[in-house]
Amino acid sequence: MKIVDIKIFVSNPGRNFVTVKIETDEGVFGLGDATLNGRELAVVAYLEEHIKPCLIGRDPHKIEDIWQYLYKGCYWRRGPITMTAIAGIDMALWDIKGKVAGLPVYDLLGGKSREKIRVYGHANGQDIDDTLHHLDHLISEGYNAVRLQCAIPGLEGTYGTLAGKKDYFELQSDRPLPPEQLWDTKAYLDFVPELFKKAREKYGNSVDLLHDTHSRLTPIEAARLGKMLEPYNLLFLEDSVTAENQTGYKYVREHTTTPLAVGEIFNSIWDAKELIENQYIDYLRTAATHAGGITPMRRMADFASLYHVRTAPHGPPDISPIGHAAHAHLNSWTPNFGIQEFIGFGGEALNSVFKYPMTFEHGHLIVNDTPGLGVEFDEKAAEQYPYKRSYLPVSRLKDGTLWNW
Ligand code: GCO
Ligand code: MG
Repeated sequence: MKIVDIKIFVSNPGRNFVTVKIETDEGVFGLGDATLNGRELAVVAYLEEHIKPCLIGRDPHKIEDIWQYLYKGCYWRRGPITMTAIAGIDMALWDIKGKVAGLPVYDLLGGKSREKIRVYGHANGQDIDDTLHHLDHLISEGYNAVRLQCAIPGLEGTYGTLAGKKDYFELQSDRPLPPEQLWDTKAYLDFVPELFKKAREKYGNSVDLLHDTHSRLTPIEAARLGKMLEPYNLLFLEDSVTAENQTGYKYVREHTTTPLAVGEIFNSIWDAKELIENQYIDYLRTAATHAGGITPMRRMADFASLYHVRTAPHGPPDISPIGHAAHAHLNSWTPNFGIQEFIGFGGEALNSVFKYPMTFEHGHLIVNDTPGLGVEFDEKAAEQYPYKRSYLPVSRLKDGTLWNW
């Protein structure tokens, strides 16, 4: 079998997605997700100009060799653009292998370790009542793990919320330039414990609660937050600090028993090596789409399992249904799987372009047994939703200092 063509599609059925299609001389094709929010076309150029010419004529069954070739062979290792491009190729190759074998990817990985995949949803609100109202709604839909984010009094919006926008989720369309938001660590730390206190008063321990700090604290501030949240028994506190300096997590870890999660912007195991082997974290949130695909995710899961770290792959709407399907297959296999972030199947436009191979039932995803990754992609429908340049917001402190968004 030979690779005869690689096509790259960029569509915006609600937000931008980069889809890789690898075609073979036997008519079988594979699909991969290479979406990097806000930098999509850089990945497209990498794939078109630098990867595609090297893969035409190769045997698509040699997934490992192709992965090593793209990783080691370009000399310049790692980085989000490179690893997202490699991810798109790697997923498409697993999709091909599954289709040829007549097996779903989870079976190629070693088979199912579980029948259903536990997920957590998002309740974002303008104030505590609004957030708890969203939580009610999710519980009624069957979720039993929910991430709570709430606007901070005195700030116009913060991660996960924006004043006056009810269903805000980092909306990115119609943004010629990145929007700016204010950040105030003191206001945040003074307010957040109250959100979780009220949630526990209302629901007791009947639901698992989570929270994302989006990398805005220093280690000692994060340690204090973790301590303040201990009475409310979080499933995890996510991205409390940035992790370029992995030792930062040591200081958070040493001061709190609140479980810690990090990893959505990691693009290789090297970003997490110290965090894992020192057991500074409890959950690794790395995504297949941004870390080189299924091949390295499997290795990361095995490495993490040696240190009691469980996986909790990043599941935002800026990963395409193909990336979500890759997670569903990985999560079905991963022995040390923890939980999957999941915020629904998207709107009408998205569903006209992509068909997911999984269903949602009582707070869990169930992946079907279609060979390969199981996603259908409608190229004609995708053409109706052209790419739109768009950005994530940036944060500033009140005095104008640029901060982590
Ligand atoms: C999450 C995230 C995301 C990111 C987004 C950036 O926990 O789901 O933090 O929402 O902000 O994926 O592109
Ligand atoms: Mg996050």
